Amino acid sequence: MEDSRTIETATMKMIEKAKKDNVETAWDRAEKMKPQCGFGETGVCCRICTMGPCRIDLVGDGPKRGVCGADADTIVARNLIRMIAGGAAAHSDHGRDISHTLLMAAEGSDYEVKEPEKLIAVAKVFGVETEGKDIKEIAKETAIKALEDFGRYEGLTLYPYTANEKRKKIWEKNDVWPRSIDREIVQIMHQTHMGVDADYVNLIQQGVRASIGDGWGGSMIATELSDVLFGLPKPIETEANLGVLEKNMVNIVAHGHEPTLSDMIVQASQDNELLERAKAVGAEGINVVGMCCTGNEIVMRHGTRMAGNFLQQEAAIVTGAVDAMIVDVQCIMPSVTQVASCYHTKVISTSPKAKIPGAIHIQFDEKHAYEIAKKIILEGVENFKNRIPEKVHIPEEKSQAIVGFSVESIIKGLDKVVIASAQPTGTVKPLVDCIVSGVLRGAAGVVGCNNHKVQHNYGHVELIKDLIKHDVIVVVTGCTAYACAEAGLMKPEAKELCGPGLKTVCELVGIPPVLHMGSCVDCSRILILLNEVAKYLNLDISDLPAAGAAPEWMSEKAVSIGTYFVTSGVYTVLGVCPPVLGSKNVTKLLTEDVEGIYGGKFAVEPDPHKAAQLMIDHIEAKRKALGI
Ligand code: BF8
Ligand code: SF4
Repeated sequence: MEDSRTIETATMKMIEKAKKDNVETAWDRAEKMKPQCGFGETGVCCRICTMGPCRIDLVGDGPKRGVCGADADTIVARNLIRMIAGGAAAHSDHGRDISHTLLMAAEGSDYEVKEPEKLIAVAKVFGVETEGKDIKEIAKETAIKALEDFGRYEGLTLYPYTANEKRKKIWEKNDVWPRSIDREIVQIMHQTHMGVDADYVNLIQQGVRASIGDGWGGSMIATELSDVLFGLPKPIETEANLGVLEKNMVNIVAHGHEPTLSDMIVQASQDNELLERAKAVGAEGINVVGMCCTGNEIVMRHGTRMAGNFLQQEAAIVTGAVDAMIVDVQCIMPSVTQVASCYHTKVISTSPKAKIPGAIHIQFDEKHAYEIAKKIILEGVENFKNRIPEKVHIPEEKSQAIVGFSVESIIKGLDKVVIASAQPTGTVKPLVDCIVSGVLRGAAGVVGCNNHKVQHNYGHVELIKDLIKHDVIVVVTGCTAYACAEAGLMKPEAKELCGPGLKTVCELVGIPPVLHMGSCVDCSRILILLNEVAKYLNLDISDLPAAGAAPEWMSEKAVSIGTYFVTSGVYTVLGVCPPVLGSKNVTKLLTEDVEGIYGGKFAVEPDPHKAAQLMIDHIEAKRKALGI
């Protein structure tokens, strides 16, 4: 079976079924969208004021400036950093919600502090005194400090202080330390308003500031406090792909991003009252499965099976076996309700920020989280009997995977090697030893979305296979994690695809070569890991034999992620070109000049094999520079 749209057979089958059922998918709409606008694609279309829209003619002798006089450099830079603002806002608003949930846990709600030890570590970053205080008091003060980091009016954002000394100096020297997480996002909107900043370098610098506020601020706070509230991920077995839907059970797909909702859905799905009701409607039980990043959050902590990534959301409904798709925020295609209208699926929106025409809206409220979660699940349970049997087809594909690699669990796992050699435990030393000795050539973070412009999952899987073959250990988040789990790269047997060094490490430590580190806000875990290794070696992140990639990215969040990785010192290869080619200067700044400032830079390479080679070359060059 071959299909230019996806490498993944369950999805192929559902695309075929959709056609038969007269259901339109993202690929159909993408086809109708062709040819896509060249001005938009190169970033030279400006709609910032109503003297426009203006566009720059890059090839002919048409206009080289907009009505106000803005040239291609200004327009491209403004558009790009507005993407960063969108992405940083999404991640940071998520972080704020989690901080607020911690505050509610302290004040009394259905949530509780599951990891007091981690809370104390986070409290210390914020300068909260912990000695002699009870855990609720610490939780409250920490939550307030975290919330302050979003909107402080003086001083600097506190969380980036966790970075290594060399990195902090680079940010200070270049004046990009975020003053507050929200402020930098707001300033982007101001700075890009008609008639404000026209200097592309200054514009990009502001984008950098906001992105650091995302990676080392909003996203990192989201990750750290999610661990505090919902538990520290530990290695756990699961299954991935559409085959995790069950014919005889109520299927609830948790789709979106914030674990406040999905974690409670997982808990409430085991409620006796609901299980009895499920039996009464003829189901054998309630099967909660995850989709996109909220799926990553629950699989990391509960092993909840992974139904699919971004481009599988419509396919899941096309199975005809989803009784409810529960959504909160981000990456939810508005088309899900249209697809659902051809089957019996109920789409339930839960966030005041994200209502979708055709969905049932049951507003989630953290104060009554468990009761509302039950109410939402009940909608799915009651809907089970409305399945249309002749429309049900669940593909059998599902793969085994081991997930749950927080930085803490990676360090603990590696201690197995240490214990045998009687050295101190609890540090990144074993990882460093493997890298220094060359057993592992280096490490790579591969992250991001799906995009119809790349064959679904092909970019992720092919790139990663090349990396592990070259003894580069790979960490993943977001939709990349689903691609890897579905392709079998997260099971121990995947060691057979590795070079001899990585294979040995996998055998010794009992890990797969591709480590699932979580959702997209959990890209901050990758920063933390790199930072720990850099600190241990008294180096900066940019000195390490490490590289990043986003082979199939599409969202504004990915632009922010890419920018904070690059400005944290990571060489980052994109599989889809961002809309910057309309400005030679901006393109050069991002792919060349920025390296001299931050030690990392962007590259664009749609061919995953060539992209892997670029990363491997970079890793080898860094090894050489270190003399290892
Ligand atoms: O935050 S990888 S498609 S699901 S944006 Fe979205 Fe992209 Fe998937 Fe999660 Ni991340
Ligand atoms: Fe045109 Fe300038 Fe207005 Fe943009 S800001 S739409 S370039 S006039």
